Amino acid sequence: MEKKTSFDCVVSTYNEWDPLEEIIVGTVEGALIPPWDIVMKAALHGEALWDFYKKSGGNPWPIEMIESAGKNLEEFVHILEAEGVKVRRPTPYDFSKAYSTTDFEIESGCYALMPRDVLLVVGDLIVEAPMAWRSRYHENHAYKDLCKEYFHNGARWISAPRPQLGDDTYVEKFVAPTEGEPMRTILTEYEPLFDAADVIKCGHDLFAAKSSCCNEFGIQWLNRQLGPEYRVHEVEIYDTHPMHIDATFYPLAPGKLLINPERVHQVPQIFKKNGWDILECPPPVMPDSHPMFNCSKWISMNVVMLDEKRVIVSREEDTLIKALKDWGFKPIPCNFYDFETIGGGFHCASVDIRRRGELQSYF
Ligand code: DAV
Repeated sequence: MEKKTSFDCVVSTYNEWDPLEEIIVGTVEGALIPPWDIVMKAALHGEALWDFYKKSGGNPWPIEMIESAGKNLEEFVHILEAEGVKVRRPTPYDFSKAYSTTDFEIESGCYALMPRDVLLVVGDLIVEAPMAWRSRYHENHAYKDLCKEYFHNGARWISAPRPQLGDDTYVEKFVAPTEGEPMRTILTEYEPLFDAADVIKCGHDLFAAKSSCCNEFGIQWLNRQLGPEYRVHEVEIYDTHPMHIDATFYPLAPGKLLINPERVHQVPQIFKKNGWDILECPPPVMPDSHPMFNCSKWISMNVVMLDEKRVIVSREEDTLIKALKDWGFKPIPCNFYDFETIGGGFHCASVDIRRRGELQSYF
């Protein structure tokens, strides 16, 4: 069989580290505070946030917060462009409309802040993820123009089965575990669910972890859909409020796996057997006083690789920056704390479309 390479198609990405050529970066334009949604109590570390979302969800974020988050995002875009990466942006979309299906209703959508959650790109295939938040059901619409264009330029483009997100999808009266209790998640196995950020790529092998937006059925669906060239491995993690794999378990380069030491208690055998270096992310330095409405401080791990060495990392995270240098990387600091306040890290805020390289095995 002929080897698959990035020269075949404008959409082509097999891992997290081949030289980056094109990327979609989200936008703060039109971003709303997510409306309260049943899954949030399983996803958000800290019950204090529930009341905030119950009260303010569906409204725009305060303008100062949007402006400072937007400044961070433009700095990120600037770095990417200065390094020769083509940056694409979503189409402005009105998330403020209420909507309903036959199974649920919700007062609004959310935002196009985090394309990583919405589109999973594997080789030349774009998969619209079956997202578990009712409030994110139509978020893919902000990326339709880009997907159509990529399709016309040769990409394959599918949507996972659209989930129903009715009562059967969620565990009734779910209560998240407290630290130390066995892990459990809010999703039943009623239908396949995952966000694209629940999956991370490493050539022929992909890794996924169950979370508040990813169930076993979702992982199975993806594994079968991708076919015999790929294997989707489930990674055991420990997190009381799991959401996505990319602040937990992140193959940064061939032979280098970054892990969140609080959440990964057992590194999968396949890495150890093949002599990968296991890099324990140092604790984040973000002060407790820094407001975080969506994710935890471990978002420090949520870097973007420009290639096997150069890595974009949150400017204040100097302990991580030093560790990355010691591990042989070349960190490029970018201010990002204000984007992290309402969204996530660099990886969340983007989705790679094209990296120059070929499909191969790293094990
Ligand atoms: O706080 O670990 C990160 C979400 C990244 N997409 C967290 C959630």
